[in-house]
Amino acid sequence: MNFSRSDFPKGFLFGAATSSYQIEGHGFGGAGSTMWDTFAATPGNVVRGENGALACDHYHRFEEDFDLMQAAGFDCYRFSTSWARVMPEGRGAINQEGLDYYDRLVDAMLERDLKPCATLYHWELPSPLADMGGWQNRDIAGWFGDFTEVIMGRIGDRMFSAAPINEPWCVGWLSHFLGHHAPGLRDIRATAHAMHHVLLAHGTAIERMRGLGMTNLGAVCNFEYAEPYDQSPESLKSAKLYDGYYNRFFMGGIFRKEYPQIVMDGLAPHMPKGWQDDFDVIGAPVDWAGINYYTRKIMQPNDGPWPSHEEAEGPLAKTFMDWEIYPEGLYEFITRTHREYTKGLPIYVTENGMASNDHLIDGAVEDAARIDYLNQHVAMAKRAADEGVPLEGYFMWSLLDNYEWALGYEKRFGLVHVDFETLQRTPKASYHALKLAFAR
Ligand code: IFM
Repeated sequence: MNFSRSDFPKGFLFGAATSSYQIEGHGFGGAGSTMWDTFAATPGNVVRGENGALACDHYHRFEEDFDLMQAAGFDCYRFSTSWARVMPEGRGAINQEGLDYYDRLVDAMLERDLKPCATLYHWELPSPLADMGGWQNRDIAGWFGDFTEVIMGRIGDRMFSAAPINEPWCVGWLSHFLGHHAPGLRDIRATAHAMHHVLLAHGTAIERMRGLGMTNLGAVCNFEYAEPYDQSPESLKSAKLYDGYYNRFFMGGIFRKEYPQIVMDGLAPHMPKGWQDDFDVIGAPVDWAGINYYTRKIMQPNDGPWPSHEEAEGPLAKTFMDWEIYPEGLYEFITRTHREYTKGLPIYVTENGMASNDHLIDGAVEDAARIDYLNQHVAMAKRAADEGVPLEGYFMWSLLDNYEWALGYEKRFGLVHVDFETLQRTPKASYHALKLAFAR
C-alpha cells in the first residue's frame, strides 16, 4: 500500500466489515426463514439461485477468521446481527442458540483485541415479518426496537459502537422501487413507506439502545456521487434528484429532521399518514456517522414517470461490479457530511472496497487492482482528515469473499479469498499489503 498507519492521527482505527447473511451460513443454529431465502428461491432473482444457507460457514469458523484479522493488525471488526437467528419468527420466541452464538462471537473478537462494531440489521428480514408487509408496515419500528433490546441486552455491554441499519437506501429504494433486492417490489407507494419506516426503526433502535445505557451509537448510510450527463438543465436536475433520494433523504431525516424537497416533489403523495410527526424519533441524537462508498453514477433525463431519469454509461475504469472507480467522490461525501450534516461528530468510512475477478493460482491471489483501489480511496480519506474533518476510522469491505446478494458468490470483495467448495481461506495480496501498512 502507499499509506501507513503513521500517516493518520493516533487512535485512527482500521477495520474490516462483513454482514451476517453474507458470511455466517444461515442454515446453522436454528435461524428462521428470511426474505432473502425466499427471494433467492424464486427463479430469476439471484444469479444461479444462490443463497446464504452455507455462505462462508463463518458460524463455525469465526475463530480462524478473527485470527486472520488479528494477524493483519486490524483494530476493529464491523459485523451484523441476524434478526431471524435471534428471533426466528421476528417477534416473540428467542432462539437461545442464536444469542449464545453472538455472545461467543463478541468474546472471540475481544480476545483478539478487535473492537466489536455492530450493525443490528443488514437486510435479512424474518419471513413472518415480511408476510405482514415488512418495511411497508409502520409496526416494524416497534418490532425492530424489541429485537434491538433482545440482542443488545445480551451483547451491548461489550460493543465499541453500534448502528441500527446498514444502508437505508438499499432497504427502501433498491428493494421496493428498483426491485433488485428482497422483497423485489417495484412500487412507489411501497418505496415511500419503506424509506420512512426504515428511518423510524433507526430512531427507535437508537432510543432503545440509549435506554440500555449504550454509548457510541451511529448511523450508516451509503452514498453514490451523482454526476450530470451534460450541463443541460434536465441533466443537472436528474443528478440533483438522484443525489436527493440516494444521499440526502436519509441524512436529512437523521441529522436535520427533514426530507429534501426535490424528493418530496415525487414521493409526498405516497408517504404514510402523519410522516411529518416522526422526526423527533428519526432524528434521535447519534454519536457518529458512517459512510459506505464505492462509485458514482452519471444521470440523464428520460420520458418515463417520476423520477424521469436513468443512468448513462461512464468513461472511467470499472470494477467487476461494473462500477466506475471514482475516489474523489469519497472525499466529497466525507467533507459534505461534516459540513452539512454532522458538524463536528466523528465520521467513519464504514465500507469501501472492490469486487474483482480474483483467482487462486499456486496458493496466491494477486489482486493488484484492489490494492490500487484502496490506495486511491484511502488517499481521499487522508486528504479530508488532513483538512480537519474528524474522520476517525476506515473499514474495508470485505474481510472475506462472500454472498453478494442478487449477484451470488461470483463477485469477490474479500481481502481473504474463500474457496466456496472447500471453504478454505487464503489471504490475498491486498491482505498482505495492508498488514505491512498497519505495522508501519
Ligand atoms: O456487499 C454489499 C454490502 O452488503 C453492503 N454494501 C455494499 C456491498 C457491496 O455491494
